[in-house]
Amino acid sequence: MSIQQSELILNADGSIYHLNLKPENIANDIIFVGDQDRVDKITDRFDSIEFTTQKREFKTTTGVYKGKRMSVISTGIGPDNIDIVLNELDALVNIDLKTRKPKNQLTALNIVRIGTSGSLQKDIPVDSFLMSSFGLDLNGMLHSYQIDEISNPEIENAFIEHTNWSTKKSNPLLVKNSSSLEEKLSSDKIFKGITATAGGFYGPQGRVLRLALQDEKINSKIDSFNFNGNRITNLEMETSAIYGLSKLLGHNAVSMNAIIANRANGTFSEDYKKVVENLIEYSLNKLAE
Ligand code: R1P
Repeated sequence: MSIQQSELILNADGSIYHLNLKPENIANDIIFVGDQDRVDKITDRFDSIEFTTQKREFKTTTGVYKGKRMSVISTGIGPDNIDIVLNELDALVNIDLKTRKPKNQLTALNIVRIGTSGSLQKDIPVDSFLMSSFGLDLNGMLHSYQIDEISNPEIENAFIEHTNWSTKKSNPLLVKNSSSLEEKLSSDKIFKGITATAGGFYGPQGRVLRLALQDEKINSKIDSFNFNGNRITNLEMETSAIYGLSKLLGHNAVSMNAIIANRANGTFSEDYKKVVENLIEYSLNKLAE
């Protein structure tokens, strides 16, 4: 059965609805950034550019860096946007857009998120790099899918117990990164740990401005969690959604975080743009090797 027009929406030129892309516009190696202005910061380093487009916050540029074809896509902020980006990218490679049927031969994309994040641990300072070994989903977007096969109940249950996680909130879900991309982007320069992914920037990450939190101790509970040496190192808003949908769809994903804030000691990077630039350079070169 072919997928109906209302479910897989294409623009008049045949490109996919939100990303504005056709299958030939994207490379197999893809870098995600949040901010659309960060796309050029990466592709300015490319040897050549073959394509660029933008619709809303989704800007894509494809080109070649040190002989490797890559696409850079801005996802905007949050797991809801990741649902759009991952499903539409997967459709571009794994659904025949003419017949509207899934292909028999599936393609696995390599996806590297280069983003910013706040550390929850005193010993992971601002201006450091951190690779997410796991994404801990605290926002619930993935619960719309069949997730049993990617879940890690033992550690999820330990987290629920440790934090006395409210049953009114979605169940936390822990998803692993891609081992092959972890190996490719690792070095002694980077920290590793569990990245918690929240569905908002303020309350969902334990920040208080004028509203009281459902659990005012949530951040200290998160940062004191330890499961056989695995601790939650940082908080941001996309990693678990990228890891979960990539695993379910058969793609490889790793999330690289420039630590620009330290929530444990209240510090913020004096030059966060510099640490992001450095992480871009590091990740691009590792990916091109
Ligand atoms: C919030 O300011 C945004 O910054 C972080 C969060 O995940 C969220 O998207 O990442 P990026 O800098 O990659 O967007």
